[in-house]
Amino acid sequence: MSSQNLPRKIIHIDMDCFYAAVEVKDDPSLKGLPIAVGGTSGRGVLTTASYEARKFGVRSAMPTHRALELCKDLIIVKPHFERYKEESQKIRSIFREYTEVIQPLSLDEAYLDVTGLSLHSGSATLIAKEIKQRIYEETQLTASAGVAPNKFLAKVASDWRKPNGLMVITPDQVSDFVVSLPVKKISGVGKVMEGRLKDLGIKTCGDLQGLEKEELVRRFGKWGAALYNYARGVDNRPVETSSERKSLSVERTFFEDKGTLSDVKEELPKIYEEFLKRLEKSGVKNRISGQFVKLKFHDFQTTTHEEKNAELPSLKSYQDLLEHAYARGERSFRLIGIGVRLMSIEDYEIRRSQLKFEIE
Ligand code: TTP
Ligand code: MG
Repeated sequence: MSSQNLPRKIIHIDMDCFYAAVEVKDDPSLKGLPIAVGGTSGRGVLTTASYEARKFGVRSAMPTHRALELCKDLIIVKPHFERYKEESQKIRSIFREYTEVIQPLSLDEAYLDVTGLSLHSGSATLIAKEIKQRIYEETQLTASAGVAPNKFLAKVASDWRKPNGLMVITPDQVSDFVVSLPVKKISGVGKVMEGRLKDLGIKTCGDLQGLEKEELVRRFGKWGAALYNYARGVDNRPVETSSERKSLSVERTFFEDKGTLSDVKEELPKIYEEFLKRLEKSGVKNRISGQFVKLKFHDFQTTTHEEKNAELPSLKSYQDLLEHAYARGERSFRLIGIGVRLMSIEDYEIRRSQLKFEIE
């Protein structure tokens, strides 16, 4: 039987107060206490807080001094990013025991598409339960899971009964569920959007259903069309497993097999401009970890010269790399490529969090 028209089974897993939970695991004396992970100095910011601390209103991205006003006994722990990555890798390998169709969103969060699995007679609920158990056995950390026919609802569901929750929205329940769902639960609807919708008298997805698609598109562009669907519990986005990009480059071939160093030097500014355009469009600019020049000589030998550098490379830096690469062959060539290496999304995430702490 074809499974094409059957509802999909999507699981969204999100670890509970992830960084804080890892810190408590590593120092059990913190168990049950209000703790937060972040910078301790005056200008410090929190990455997250334990559920005990959240009772006082302490939240992610809150300045440390503000959190201490809300909860004077709050214990602030400095982050240990490498540890979070280790635990994240354990969780990912558990996911891979179940399916290949995994889309990680961050260190502690992922979508899994379990449509068509035969385990537990195909019950996504039981599969999610088992994954939660496996995570706990392997890491002693708790996760919350949401099970639904699409990504939008699975994510809403995993957040519904946090911490250590499991919430299922079956296809039959979707239309009733969304009627009372506040629009702010739609991921992508932030404070500003929530305010704009409120001005139109819209608080829930049920209210949102009253607006015509054309009107939503007119007001919110492409995003309006997505809102129209979300309001009805519809989301056709696939769980995207696409392997992540590791480099980005622009290449130019010299058709007559006789590119000389001066030919390329002349061409380089144009190639560089094209490279900048591609980089801008790609959305990976933040993940640059190095830069390289590649030359293919007329005899098809290839050489690459590269340097580690997290900055956006300048034209000058490519000129220098080119000279080095050329010096290795000193003969005419067929192709030149310039580009950047990219760090993994996880390393980028860790780097971004680390940068916040370096200012202290
Ligand atoms: P989240 O999953 O958003 O939060 P959480 O796991 O701490 O709590 P919850 O139980 O609500 O899921 O983020 C995962 C980790 O990412 C979090 O532990 C710390 C980090 N993080 C930041 O560094 N800054 C931020 O602003 C947020 C939201 C998270
Ligand atoms: Mg989390």
